[in-house]
Amino acid sequence: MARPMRTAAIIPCFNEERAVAGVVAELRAFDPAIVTVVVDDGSSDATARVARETSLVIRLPVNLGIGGAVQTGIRYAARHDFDACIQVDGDAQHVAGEIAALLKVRAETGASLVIGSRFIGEGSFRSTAMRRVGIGLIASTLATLFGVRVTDPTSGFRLMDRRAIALFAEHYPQDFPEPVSIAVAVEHGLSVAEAPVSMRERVHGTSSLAGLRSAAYMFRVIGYLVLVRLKRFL
Ligand SMILES: Nc1nc2c(ncn2[C@@H]2O[C@H](COP(=O)(O)OP(=O)(O)OP(=O)(O)O)[C@@H](O)[C@H]2O)c(=O)[nH]1
Ligand SMILES: [Mg+2]
Repeated sequence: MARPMRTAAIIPCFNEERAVAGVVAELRAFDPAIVTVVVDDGSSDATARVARETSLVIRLPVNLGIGGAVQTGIRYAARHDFDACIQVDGDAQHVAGEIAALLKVRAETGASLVIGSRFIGEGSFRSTAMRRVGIGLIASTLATLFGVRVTDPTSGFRLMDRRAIALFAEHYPQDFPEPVSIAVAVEHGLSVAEAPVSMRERVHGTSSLAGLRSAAYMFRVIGYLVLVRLKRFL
């Protein structure tokens, strides 16, 4: 008999002491068999202590940023032979029950990377106008340079299969990891698909991308994607 699929939920956290317990509990409620891996990215608050009460915790000694935090979790999943990884933000913006939508698209398309998109389907919270324009331009850049069509390239709610886990354990961008990892996946022949999800507004803590910083972020991501594309010719 085939063994059941083993899934790890990778939860990058930077100062999420007020949200992380709820995120873990919600994931467990969705699937009691899921292994939650909280990656505490050098938080200065009680994130690790709170998370340890209900979850496996990997505590990074310094703040690596979201790319390093997620890759640490992916390496854990690779080393422990998980079949799939779900990346979920530690700020409770993602809805654990919607992992079902990611799994459905994975089953239908066989894609190695399934991105939860708030821009397809019936989502309620769609972020600010400035961010939406930025996200649209990043999506156009990915389509033009890499031929991949996605609507929500900065989404941090994603499913990775074994192939994606193996690739990202070795090659995961540290700068702008969500959009750039889509390009990395395509460059390595992996297929990418999207599933409709909703996203809650952040309740606790502070956003890393407010106001004008989101415009600067967009230009930097696009520049970075051009560099990734040019590497083909180096
Ligand atoms: N800001 C930040 N977040 C990190 C870092 N390392 C891990 N994270 C986690 O990465 C996740 C995503 O970060 P957010 O700041 O929420 O980014 P976002 O969801 O794109 O932005 P918002 O919509 O404003 O919440 C959260 O769970 C953070 O706790 C880091 O160095 N800085
Ligand atoms: Mg967030």
